[in-house]
Amino acid sequence: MTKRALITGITGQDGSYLAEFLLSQGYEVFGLVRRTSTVNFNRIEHIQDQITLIPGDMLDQTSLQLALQQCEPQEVYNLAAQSFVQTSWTQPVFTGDVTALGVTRLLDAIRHVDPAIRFYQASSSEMFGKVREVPQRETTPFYPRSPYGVAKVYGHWITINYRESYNLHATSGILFNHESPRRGIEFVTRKVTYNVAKIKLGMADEIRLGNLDSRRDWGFAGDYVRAMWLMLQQDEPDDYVISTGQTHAVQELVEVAFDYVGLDWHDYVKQDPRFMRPAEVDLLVGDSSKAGKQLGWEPQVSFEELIHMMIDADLKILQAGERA
Ligand code: NAP
Ligand code: G4F
Repeated sequence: MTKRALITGITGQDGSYLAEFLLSQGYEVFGLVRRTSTVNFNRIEHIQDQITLIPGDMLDQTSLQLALQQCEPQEVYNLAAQSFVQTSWTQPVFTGDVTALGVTRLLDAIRHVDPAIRFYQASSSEMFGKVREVPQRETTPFYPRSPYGVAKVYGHWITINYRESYNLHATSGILFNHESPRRGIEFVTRKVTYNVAKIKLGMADEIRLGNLDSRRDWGFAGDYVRAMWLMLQQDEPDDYVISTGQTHAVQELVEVAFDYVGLDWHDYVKQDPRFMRPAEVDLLVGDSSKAGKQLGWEPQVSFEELIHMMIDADLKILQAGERA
């Protein structure tokens, strides 16, 4: 029997890779999309004829219930969120409504429509914030440093609460930063690769960045969506850290990117207080040995390969005069 999956956030970076992956596994794929005045399906337009889009919004309980009734999924992947950390300080209430309470709305809709549905929650390494332990693992206490991180802690615990209260197959994947050529242009990796490509092509002459000292555990989004699927194939729901185990400073990201195109970053990078955060997460590095043992999951793409892949893609986009 063909399995059906519903993905919230299908128009985002991870949603688009997950949809491709589930199609390759033979799934019938449904995606929840919110109404916008301008269509933003550029990440999924290449697979649009193979998936079914359902209108709905994480802010609207009825629409979530209707979506579940329409597609009758066996699996739901909740990737929808206001996911940009910096914006969460200027839109903290909205971030909480979508990224935290949205999880409860969806879990409650599942409970009422079909409690046998398996649920994946997109939790985040941002929950570790001011880290209590290095490396961070499933048992490391949380200390979020942004309204986004706080909202994700809520989403994580409500997932566990619905698992324990209603016996739902509800799983939380604590994913460390993952990037790709489809990463939003506002996130630091893509901001760097896109602007390095522009500089290389003579279309820009500087990049303005914030904190160069913070460290992240960056992996490839294509590897990480496979882990989401593996989690929902387990007999029992659980929580898993997904990471590479390697950490790099933003400055190293800048160095790798400029080195790749044969330029010296000192000539182009300017620090700009507008991109500094009210509270920073200084160091993230994950221990995903539980996922290695129980899911058989390992990352396939190294940090350098990832940055090179993103620059190559951005050079192509710019040379073709396409949208970022
Ligand atoms: P993304 O590119 O920002 O995608 C977010 C998605 O959520 C978009 O499809 C967006 O739709 C949708 N969305 C936002 N508000 C919505 C609402 N009110 N109703 C319905 N849909 C809504 O994020 P991503 O990088 O793919 O990340 C996917 C998930 O993983 C997010 O929950 C993120 O917080 C979490 N996460 C990401 C990372 C990472 O490094 N990428 C790490 C850990 C956790 P529009 O296209 O209409 O805006
Ligand atoms: O790329 P970022 O904006 O990602 P951040 O804040 O780590 O969050 C991402 O990863 C989380 C997982 O840990 C996800 F949950 C979340 O949804 C998102 O996908 O910033 C990375 C680092 C930060 O320390 C930031 O201060 O880069 C630093 N940075 C320095 N200059 C900058 C810039 N970040 C951005 N976005 N823009 C800059 O100009």
